[in-house]
Amino acid sequence: QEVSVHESKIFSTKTEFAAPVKSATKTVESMLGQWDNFQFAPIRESQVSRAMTRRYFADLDKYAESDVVIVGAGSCGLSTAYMLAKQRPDLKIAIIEAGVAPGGGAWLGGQLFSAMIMRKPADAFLREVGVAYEEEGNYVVVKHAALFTSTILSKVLQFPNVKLFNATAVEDLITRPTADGRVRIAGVVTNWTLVSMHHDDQSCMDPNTINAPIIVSTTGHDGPFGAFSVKRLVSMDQIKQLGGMRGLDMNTAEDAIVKRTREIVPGLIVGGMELSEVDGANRMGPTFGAMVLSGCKAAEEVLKVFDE
Ligand code: AHZ
Repeated sequence: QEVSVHESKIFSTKTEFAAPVKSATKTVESMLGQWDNFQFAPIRESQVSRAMTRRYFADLDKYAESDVVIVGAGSCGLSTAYMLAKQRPDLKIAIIEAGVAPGGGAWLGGQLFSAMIMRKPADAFLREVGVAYEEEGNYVVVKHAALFTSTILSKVLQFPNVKLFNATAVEDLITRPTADGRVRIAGVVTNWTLVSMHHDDQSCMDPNTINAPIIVSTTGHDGPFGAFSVKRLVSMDQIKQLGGMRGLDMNTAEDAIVKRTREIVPGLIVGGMELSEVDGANRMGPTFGAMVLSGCKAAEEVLKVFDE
């Protein structure tokens, strides 16, 4: 191993870690005004690499068999993950998000505006996750959509039974034949999103897989990435055709999305705006109550499957 004499004094080639610097009692305040003598605890670059890769590969190993896979970490997928992880700490929940940044369309309220609107009774979910809002009668307003998204993300990521694989796309579904000649969904086929985007101009780059008895797909309405699973169900002849998202009608759309959140084919629950492509539901535009309550219902549907 290439370790310089100077470095070997600090880093043994046998033991991976330098003697730990005790800093647990240090406060940020105690550092202020002391920058001339400031020094970080020493590190070797390989420690950083190993600290990341060891954990990532352990997670890939652990979650290759998951209990639930949530596809898409938008407002609906994150709400599903929160409700499931809170109620069932025994379930292994993998979230697969194609983007580097989880959150989907919920970093802004609408157009490029900041405020996020939720129609009642979805204010109950804001109280559940601890996001402050302004009362406006039939609806409430969170001062910035990013406050909602960052709060729910921080809660979801702190559950020990949840792993988020971001920058990773679901590029197919794992299927099993059923006795009645249909299919049951038994997992997802994944790839780095950057690889998925280059299948056309590079030679075949085969994917990876995660097995799970139940998948929740919340990939949003049709677009460059959206409606992924339901589009795949059409090409697999499991649903006739996409219903096609209809024009905007807040009142009709939000009720419909929550009520219709369900298991579409065995093993695949669909929630959020992806559902509008199954049934041909209206869109609601910038009101997010249906997304979070669809997530709550999707979690309930998952639990029904486990309780069966
Ligand atoms: O990156 C996508 C986004 O973060 C991710 N996604 C899509 N396809 C994927 C794939 N693999 C992994 N194949 C994938 N991830 O899914 C997330 C979807 O988030 P979203 O915010 O688009 O959907 P949502 O249903 O949670 O929320 C919809 C919000 C909308 S759209 C709308 C309107 O158009 O009227 N109104 C609201 C409130």
